Amino acid sequence: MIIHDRIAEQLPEWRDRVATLTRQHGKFKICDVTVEQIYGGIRGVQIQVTDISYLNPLEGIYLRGYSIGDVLNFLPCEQGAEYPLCGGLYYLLTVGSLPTLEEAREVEQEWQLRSQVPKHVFDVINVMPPQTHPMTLLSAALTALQTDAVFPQHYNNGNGKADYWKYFLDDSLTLIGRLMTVAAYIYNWKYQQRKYIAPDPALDWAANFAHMIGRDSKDYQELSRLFFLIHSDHEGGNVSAHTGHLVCSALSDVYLTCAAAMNGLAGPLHGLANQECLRWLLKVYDHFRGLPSEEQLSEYLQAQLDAGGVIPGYGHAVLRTTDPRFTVQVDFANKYLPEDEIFRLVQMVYAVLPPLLKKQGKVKNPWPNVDAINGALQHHYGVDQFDFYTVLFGVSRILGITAHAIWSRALMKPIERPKSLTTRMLEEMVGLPPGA
Ligand code: CMX
Repeated sequence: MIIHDRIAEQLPEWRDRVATLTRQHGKFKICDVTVEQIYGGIRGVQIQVTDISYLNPLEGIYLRGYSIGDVLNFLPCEQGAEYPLCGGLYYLLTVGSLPTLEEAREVEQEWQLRSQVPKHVFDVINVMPPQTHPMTLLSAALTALQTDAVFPQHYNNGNGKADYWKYFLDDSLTLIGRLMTVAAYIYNWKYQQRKYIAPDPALDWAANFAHMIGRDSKDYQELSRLFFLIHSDHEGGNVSAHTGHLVCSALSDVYLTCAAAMNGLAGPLHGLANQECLRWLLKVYDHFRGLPSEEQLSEYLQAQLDAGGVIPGYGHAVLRTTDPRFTVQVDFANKYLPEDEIFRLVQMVYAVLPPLLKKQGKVKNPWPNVDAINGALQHHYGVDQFDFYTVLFGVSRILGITAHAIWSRALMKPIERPKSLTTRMLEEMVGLPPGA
């Protein structure tokens, strides 16, 4: 398989680079850690290395050195499509360079060959109560898919760790090949009376999701490609990527790694936030029984901030600018749904809210993040079940999580084991008496 060969070609050089850094510069100090950082979610502490992506606070995410705009411009598209193939993105994330159209298609074909989901995975979903959150179903389905993992067999056979990455790649391709059917099954099971639509082998991975949930318009296929491309990775320190990395370091295979990462993504401060954004936008729209004037919106938002409210879709732990993933979705909406009133409300909030947040002076980033518009686009195409949005996010993020996992094994990273201290130890270090 093409990804396998391309990684294998690069590995001697990569392993050499890491060996040189650790052998010759192993004691070089990167940063100090403060008490504030320990209690503040280890924010900003530089404790990881990944070459899959890097988040520049002032410019947004770079995937293998390419900005979101470059990713959309330079990755190959199928004839007649506006947005690139996700197979091409996966080649970029895993191999590190831009693929040709043929190479992108080869990845897509590989996913398709592996796409048959074992029956017991559907059975696991079927026995859950109907009110189960879709992220719980996704997590359970990923764990159920693990029965087909090849890595544990190779590990038990005593195969050398220099080759583990090959089995992680193999498992990743199978997992991703099956992921769309699982995600669509969850959607149909929850919201469309359990109907089943088989994948269409003529469609690419992203467009197939659109097809399997009964949205066959070209426009929604384009939105699916765009959505799954731009949410795929956001460097290594966010909760889902960090969780995935930690679990994978114990040599848990990619299924277990991705299930753990999805459990992190399901938290309301991380991926689940996107379901809140549309809920909030619709609440504002209902409040005004339509679009408000800018003055009305400004007063409404100010009152919400004065009452200590948090406006969904604004702020970010690392970014200090408008998220470029927000901007490219605005571009999509301007082309495909310019008159949609919820999209117009998104634009009004973007015009009105940042100055208010700046004036309030609390939030470090007064600009919109990716979630400020995601839901509005899905809503336009009738995918208005808020609690499903994190599954969409998760499907895309698994492209990044598995790429990290493959390279962690390729570079033979060890099990993670940071050290914890006690409160008393910290008090002693800073010269405080016990319980001062
Ligand atoms: N509206 C109002 N106040 C906000 C705010 C917002 N959107 N975002 C942050 N603040 C407030 C915080 O509540 C905090 O107030 P206190 O000091 O009273 O506790 C203050 O501003 C400082 O927060 P911060 O350091 O700027 O933000 P954090 O790094 O702590 O949190 C985030 C980042 C995203 C959790 C936060 O901005 C937030 O809750 N935003 C809304 C939810 C959201 O859009 N989440 C999506 C995140 C996207 C992603 O994970 O990729």
